[in-house]
Amino acid sequence: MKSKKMGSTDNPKLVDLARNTSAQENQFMTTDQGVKINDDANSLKAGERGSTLLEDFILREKITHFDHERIPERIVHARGSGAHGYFELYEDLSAYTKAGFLTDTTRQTPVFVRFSTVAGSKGSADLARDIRGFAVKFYTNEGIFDLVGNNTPVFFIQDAMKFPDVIHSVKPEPDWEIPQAASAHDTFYDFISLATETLHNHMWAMSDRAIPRSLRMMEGFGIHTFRLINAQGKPHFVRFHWKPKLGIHSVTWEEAVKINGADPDFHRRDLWEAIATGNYPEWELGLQIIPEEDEHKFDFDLLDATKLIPEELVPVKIVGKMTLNRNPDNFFAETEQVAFHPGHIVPGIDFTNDPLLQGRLFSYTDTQLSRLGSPNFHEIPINRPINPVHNNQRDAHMRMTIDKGKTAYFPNSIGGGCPHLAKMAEGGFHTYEERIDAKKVRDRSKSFSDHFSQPALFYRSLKDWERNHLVNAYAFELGKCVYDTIKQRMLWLLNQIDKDLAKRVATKLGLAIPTAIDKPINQNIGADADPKKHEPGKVKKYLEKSDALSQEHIHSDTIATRQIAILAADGFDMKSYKKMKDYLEKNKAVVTLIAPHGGKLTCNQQMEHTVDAALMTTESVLYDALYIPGGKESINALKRESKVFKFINESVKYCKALAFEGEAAEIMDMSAAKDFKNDDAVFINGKPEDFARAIAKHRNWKREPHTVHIPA
Ligand code: HDE
Repeated sequence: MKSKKMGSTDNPKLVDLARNTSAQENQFMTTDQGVKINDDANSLKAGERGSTLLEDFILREKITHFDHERIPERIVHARGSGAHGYFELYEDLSAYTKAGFLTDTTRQTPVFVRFSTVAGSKGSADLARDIRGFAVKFYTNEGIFDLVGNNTPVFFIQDAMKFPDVIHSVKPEPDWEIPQAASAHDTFYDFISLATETLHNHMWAMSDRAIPRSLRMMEGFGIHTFRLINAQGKPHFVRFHWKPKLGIHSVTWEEAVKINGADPDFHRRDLWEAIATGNYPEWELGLQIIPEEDEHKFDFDLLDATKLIPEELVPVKIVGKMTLNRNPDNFFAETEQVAFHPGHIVPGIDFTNDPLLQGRLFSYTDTQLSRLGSPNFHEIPINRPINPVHNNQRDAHMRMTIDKGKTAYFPNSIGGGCPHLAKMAEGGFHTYEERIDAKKVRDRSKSFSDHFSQPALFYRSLKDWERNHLVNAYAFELGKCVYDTIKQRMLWLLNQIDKDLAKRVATKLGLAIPTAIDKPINQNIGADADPKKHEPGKVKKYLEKSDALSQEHIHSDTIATRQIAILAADGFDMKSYKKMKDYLEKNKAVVTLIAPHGGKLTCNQQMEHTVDAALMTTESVLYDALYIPGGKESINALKRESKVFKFINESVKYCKALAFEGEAAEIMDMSAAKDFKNDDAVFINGKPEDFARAIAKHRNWKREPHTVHIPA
């Protein structure tokens, strides 16, 4: 394996993008036609106070361009954040695939990743309760491979035919365009309570997975079963996983709501700053590989995108690592114009008949035509492969390539038969020859009809604190619905999944669980299909629980990039402050000195310290932990600030690590922290390393049941 890490100068995709970058330093301002401009503030007029002249080509050009600056936002996944990086392979996988980036361990393959929320508009807030998109574009030597996944291992629906329905139901309601970036409304629950295949992914959406602490702290999944094909043409089924090196962590819903107000760009900023400061996010690529002959050995169908394959049944083989080490130069040119497509595959990878995947293969090119405006979207710098492109596709809007020669057809003799075809041995793509012997039907396989077993498995597999959050999420979302019939239908369904879950949600809603419902609940079948055939079956318990489904299953002991708030005022104790700050920063945490005022603070050793944030400009929910150094004068000043108590009380309530030094104990006694002196993550005159250990654990969820009385 290459030991040198791919950086900006040797990343072939970044070198390729550099052909189109433009820097302004020391340059004259010109029109788009290259004419130097000498007044960019005043339009051309008939006299100083006269009307503007149509002749003013500088004004016309500037305004015209401005008028057309917007392109349609993505119909789903409109809000996103992108980054460049590279993928490296740990071991040669040629037993399974001939894809170069999965067989050549000396290669580093450039990638561009775009993370996104699904439902909200481009300008919506980052901490919406939502599934996150996790789309990776690999610029391989053999062409582009896009792994267009999500941060949950399953999807809402089984067949592409239902995609417009599920999306229409979650998007703002069409009459009043409310609510923005939120699933907590009637149309969504109306739909999902009638289409029970949604229940599994929905349960993930109600879990903490849907409110991640950071895009860097979530898993990614390709969801569908794909095929790997080796050089001998032998296929294996595969599911793709991304495992974050920083562990999987979330905020609480109450925090999410506050973060959306305090910093709607919380995730975007976090990703950008981590990369800008050299704390490169990393994920390991994992594969669940299934021999073809095992296709039917599971209690669910591998082609069903609403089912995961428990890691206990098929372990995830870790095969490589992705590192994101460069921020984009221009959001629009890169993050907005990037066009992913699950149909972008390379030799060695192939599709399966998953009916959701099959529909996606149509949708993504189609959507780029309206979003990017032309079939030439592959020529946009961020989308073009790093290997050469030659074919007989020609013309259309905004064609950039100047194709030489007389021929644009194949076969030809005038052009010497070029571009010529590649044999399989030369890397020509060859579709896996799957044997098909079937009737053409508009139907769904009965093997897709188990809608309850996996949501039940998911619920059983969560830790207590995760279940509490999930119950609260259901109660919140259903509590926002207006129609009782919808809430009751949902309760009835939850009761099919898990009695405890349904009971707890029903209590919070103040409703009884119905013993029967008056509507058919599985309307996703065709009119002529036999409803009996598609009725969701009862919960099957093929696995008691799967530890991999809990967020606790990937740990990290680092505090790198964790945001630590230090509250202090003039006269703070320099010695303890410095000791803590140095330790945290040595371990790559980000320390923010917060004070009642901006500018400078003078410590008890009469030294000046720059204040990073004045109390009024920031909020505790933006930090992972809180430290208050001693110093009599400082503590007395902090006692007069109500926001200081908001910081402490929220940190206690949201189970964060807190450390108090010297006189800061007095403040602690005036706050909600006073009842938590024996808490594992609360320290009085503690050692920095113990504080750091507690921060690395993310939260002390054991505290949570004891914080209900805190009005934060
Ligand atoms: Fe997408 N999806 N999707 N989707 N999807 C889009 O393509 C679609 C599905 C996913 O950062 C759109 O370029 C259909 C599953 C991500 O640019 C659109 C179906 C999964 C992104 C589209 C699905 C995804 C998209 C909108 C059901 C996880 C953002 C803009 C058959 C495996 C990519 C665009 C980015 C984007 C259609 C289902 C993930 C309209 C029809 C399942 C991460 O083409």
